[in-house]
Amino acid sequence: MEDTIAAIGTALGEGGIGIVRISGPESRQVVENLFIPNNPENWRRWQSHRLYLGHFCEDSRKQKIIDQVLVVTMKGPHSYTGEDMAEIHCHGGYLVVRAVLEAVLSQGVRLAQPGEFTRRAFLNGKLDLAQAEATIDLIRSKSRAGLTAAVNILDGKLSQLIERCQEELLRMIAYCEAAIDFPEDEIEVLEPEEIKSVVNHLIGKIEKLLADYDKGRLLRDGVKTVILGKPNVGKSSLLNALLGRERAIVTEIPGTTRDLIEEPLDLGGVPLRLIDTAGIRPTEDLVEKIGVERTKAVLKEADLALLVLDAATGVTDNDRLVLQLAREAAVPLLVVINKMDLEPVLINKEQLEASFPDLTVLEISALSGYGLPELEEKVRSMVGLGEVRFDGEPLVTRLRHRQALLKALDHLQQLLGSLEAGLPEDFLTIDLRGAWEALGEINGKTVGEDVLDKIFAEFCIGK
Ligand SMILES: Nc1nc2c(ncn2[C@@H]2O[C@H](COP(=O)(O)OP(=O)(O)OP(=O)(O)O)[C@@H](O)[C@H]2O)c(=O)[nH]1
Ligand SMILES: [Mg+2]
Repeated sequence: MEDTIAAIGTALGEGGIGIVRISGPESRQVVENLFIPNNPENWRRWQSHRLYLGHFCEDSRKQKIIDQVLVVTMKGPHSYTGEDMAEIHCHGGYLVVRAVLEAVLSQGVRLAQPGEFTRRAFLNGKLDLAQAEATIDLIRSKSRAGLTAAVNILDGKLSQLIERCQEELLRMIAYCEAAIDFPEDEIEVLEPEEIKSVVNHLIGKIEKLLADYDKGRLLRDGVKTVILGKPNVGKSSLLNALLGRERAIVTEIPGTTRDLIEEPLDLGGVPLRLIDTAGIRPTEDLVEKIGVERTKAVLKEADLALLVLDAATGVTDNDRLVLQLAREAAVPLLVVINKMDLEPVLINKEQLEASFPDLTVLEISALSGYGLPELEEKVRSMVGLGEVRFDGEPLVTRLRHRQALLKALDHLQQLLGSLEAGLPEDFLTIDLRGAWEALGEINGKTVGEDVLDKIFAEFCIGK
């Protein structure tokens, strides 16, 4: 029997309400011990999943009241964790919520570990591992599209697909094993051709999931977009303009930005992680040197680089140096000519594209906002998430899932090889089982405690 756990379920800080949640066999008793209902008659005829108004007390003597609260208790298995649960909805002040939690803990309840509610939900079969992971992705999502991807998985779209694949595999395993165990009997057998067609079908499904992984990853983690350029071209101004607020310091002094500045931005549903960098130039200044090194390092992990040029200076040797760095990093590149509001303009899109035919160039002014809508549109289309539509197909967003899918794919391809070579059934079952187990890592059917520990450690306490 599990013990009873409790934690604050809402974010800490001031808010309209704060919620302390409890899960485990003692949930209802704990509330009973600390709660004074406004309507004792109703409370006596208690019903699951019903809110009751009253006061919450420091201890079971019920002399000192902490707050006016709403309580709800939920009878398992019809609860998030599948166990008996309770929630105390109090006012959302930092001290109030803590006091309610402390009162609950004083009743012999243990403080929950990060993700422990969801872990119990998983262990009680309320959701599978992919869905548990999706809950944390949902909480953390930084864009509407990322949110939709997480909700799709939480709804079980990925789980159902994996489940169906596993059922197919089990069916084939059963046939192969029957053929091994009762070779003499007149049992129904699967023809190699039939196995082959089922396996090919499964391979197709897995390959489709894998093909969309990059899209899924970008939606989950955000598109790492580095703003790059020589000093003073307006990188920080561009960051601020895109964010719509003065995040980075802007001055007319070259070398203003010395460190990386990273901010999330929801660009019409596409999550960006915008990174402003120190202007690149040959320098002897130690701090600036470190900044330039950091710019180079972050460029290596970038999904996209915005190379900023200054219309008023034209293309200088320093710009060529930056361009070379970007090319070495082999990161998708978009060139923007900034300060198009200034006179005289020494370079424009046409000239630049004529001398560098491989570059995509846009003209903007971070100061006036000219060209920014076009820039946003271009970024979205370059990222390939321009119109993220969900046709109900799940998007794989986690590296863990991708690795499991690759493993399953490998087994299925081996299996095709064995079929071609006419190898006997026991060879086939090895790979059928291997594929089944690999897929089980996604929904959690075949993962060990250590993997679970790692996954749930990512969660916040109270989820
Ligand atoms: N006229 C005009 N001035 C701009 C524009 N964008 C930036 N500036 C000016 O250019 C100067 C440098 O801008 P920053 O945004 O600090 O440039 P930076 O590239 O971040 O510079 P470092 O951090 O030093 O590398 C400031 O004086 C800005 O006001 C623009 O579109 N038009
Ligand atoms: Mg700057």
